[in-house]
Amino acid sequence: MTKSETTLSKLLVESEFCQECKELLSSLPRDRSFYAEYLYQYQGFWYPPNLLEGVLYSQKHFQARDSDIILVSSPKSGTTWLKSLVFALIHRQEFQTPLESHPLLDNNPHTLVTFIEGFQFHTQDTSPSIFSTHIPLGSLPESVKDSSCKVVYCCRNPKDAFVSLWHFVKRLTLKEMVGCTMEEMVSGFCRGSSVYGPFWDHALEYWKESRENPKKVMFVMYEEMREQPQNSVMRIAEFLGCSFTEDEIENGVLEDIVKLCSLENLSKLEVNEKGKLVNGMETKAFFRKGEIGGWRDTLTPLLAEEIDKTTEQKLIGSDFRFFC
Ligand code: PAP
Repeated sequence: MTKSETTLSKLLVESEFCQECKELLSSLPRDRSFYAEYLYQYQGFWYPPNLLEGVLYSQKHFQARDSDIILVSSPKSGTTWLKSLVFALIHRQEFQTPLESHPLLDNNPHTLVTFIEGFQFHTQDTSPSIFSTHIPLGSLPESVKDSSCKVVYCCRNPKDAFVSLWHFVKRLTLKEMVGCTMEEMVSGFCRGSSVYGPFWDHALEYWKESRENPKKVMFVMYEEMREQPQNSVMRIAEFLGCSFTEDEIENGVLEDIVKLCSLENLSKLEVNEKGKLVNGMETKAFFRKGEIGGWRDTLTPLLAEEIDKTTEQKLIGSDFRFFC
């Protein structure tokens, strides 16, 4: 077993739990999974044990401030990209164009934006602080709901998000994955038993909230960002209260941020090609093709249909539509 396998297995399966967490785990419904030996259902969503521990810890201890920005997504829906874009746009006065020296050139976006479930959130003292999470709406720490912090949710179409997760998990060569076929993984995804699943409920809850509370939650689509990145970044900046000025746009500030954060640019940087996160994950695993409709290379028509049918059922009664 390689070092990264050991670290990941340790991270995903054997992490030390607090007593409270152990007791809770033993009382929760569980399901076999492709990601860790078991996923556990907590407040309607499914987690591997270590991430559930992070959710519980954040529910107890995370204190959002009014100025904070929380980036939310289901796994593989554009997290890395959103982190880099929001970091670059919030810090655009400090790191001006031309962007020859910028933290994003030497740091993976995941190390610049704190992951709420990662137990590290007390260390930030700058304002506004940018955090990220995959926690579903109903399980967010109370302070996120009670404060005036802003939430940006990034959504991706379920087939591309699934395929991205499939490649990610395969690339990390988790020993727990051995023997898991794609059919089994699609079946788990469709019955909701997937990391932070059900995928559809996750998106629908945030979408509804963004409709009811548009000053608090902004809903963006990965595909729209792909098609019109400048437009999306302008809208995000406006939502966060730091709109681009005409001068900035004329001087290419917006354009430079989009270029800096592009998949093409970030994926070629040494830190993203050869780096590792503190948990041992290789940074290159976060960058692949970034295609819209790339699922066609990986999913058989039958498996695609299985996901489509679930999507159809989940959207009954809603006017929300995924990009496809
Ligand atoms: P995470 O939830 O584990 O952080 P996340 O960043 O949401 O992962 O998803 C990774 C996907 O975003 C990959 O998609 P793919 O597998 O279909 O290729 C990855 O290629 C894509 N991605 C990463 N960085 C960028 C970027 N800068 N621009 C566009 N897409 C990106």
